[in-house]
Amino acid sequence: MERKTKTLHKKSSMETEETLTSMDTETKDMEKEIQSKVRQLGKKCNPDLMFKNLFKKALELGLSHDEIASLQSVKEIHTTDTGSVLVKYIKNTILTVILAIVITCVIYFLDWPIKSEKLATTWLTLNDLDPDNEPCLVPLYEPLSELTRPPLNCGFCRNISKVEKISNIQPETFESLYAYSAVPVIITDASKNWTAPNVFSFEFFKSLYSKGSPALENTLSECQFFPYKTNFNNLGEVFQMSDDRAKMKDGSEPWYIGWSNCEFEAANILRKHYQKPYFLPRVDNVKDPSWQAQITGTKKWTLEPPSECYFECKSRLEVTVEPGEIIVLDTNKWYHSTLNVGNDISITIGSEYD
Ligand SMILES: O=C(O)CCC(=O)C(=O)O
Repeated sequence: MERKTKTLHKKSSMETEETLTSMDTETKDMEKEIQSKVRQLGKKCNPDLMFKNLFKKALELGLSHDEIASLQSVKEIHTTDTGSVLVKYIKNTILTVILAIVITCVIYFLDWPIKSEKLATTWLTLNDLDPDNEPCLVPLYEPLSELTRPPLNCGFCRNISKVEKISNIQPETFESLYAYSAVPVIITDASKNWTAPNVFSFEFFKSLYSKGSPALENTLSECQFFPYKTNFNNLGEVFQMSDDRAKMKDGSEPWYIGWSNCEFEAANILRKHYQKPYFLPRVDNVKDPSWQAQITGTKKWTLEPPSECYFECKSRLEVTVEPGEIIVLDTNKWYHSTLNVGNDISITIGSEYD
């Protein structure tokens, strides 16, 4: 109450100096009180709330806003706070800018994670693996890969109503019409002189690989094995099946396998019985289109264009490949299924163009 009276009293100009001196002492007392209260309660309560209460109390005791603002402790809080907030703000901004620069450099120079090809190639090379022949690092669920693949240009199937069977075609003509156009075709006279139909059989292939061969155990990445819905894990298991099953005798479980030869010696033996088809152009390595020669048996192929071409292309083509014929097909563009027809075991050999 005393203080209140004196503050009001200040209005008299004669008393100004004395009042200010007295205010100085009071301000210091108040400051001490604030500091000791802050110390006492500091850890127990919310400092914000505590300060508000002290501020309210100071007003009730007669201090004006200006007087409170001129308290040394309030000035310190104010200075420290603004300063630290500003420093923090500058630090965060610098860190954000550095992080943005690092991320941009990583994406720009390594193409990662948008395109991790360089990173994966480096990693595989450092681990002594061949980047071109390694399977995907993460297996891609097929319907997902179908949804995420880029759409195809439907020009390759637009004018096709059937799969033509042709013969006696010059490599230049084959090159301009079929080699890279993805137009499927069957060449009927390309394996005329091959000895493969007389030699290739289940027993022949069984004797082709010696015990412990990587081809039998699938131990090298080049030794690819495709069991097509049959329960074999490798070629070694295939060659252990019973004679009856191997010959597909009535009542035995059907089987359907494919493999990629990975043995130099076996390749030399195989090549004695077939040659590179005469119509193929001279190319070094074309990955997508491939040829498949029907050595024995008969196979029906059903081809469908990709879904984006359903309204522009014929929705389904069917063709039967007879023994001695060769089908040329881009299996990366055409969806395809095959069915062995007739009673003979179907044996085929094929390759990409190289
Ligand atoms: O030879 C077969 O029956 C199927 C071949 C196949 O699906 C392929 O080569 O993509």
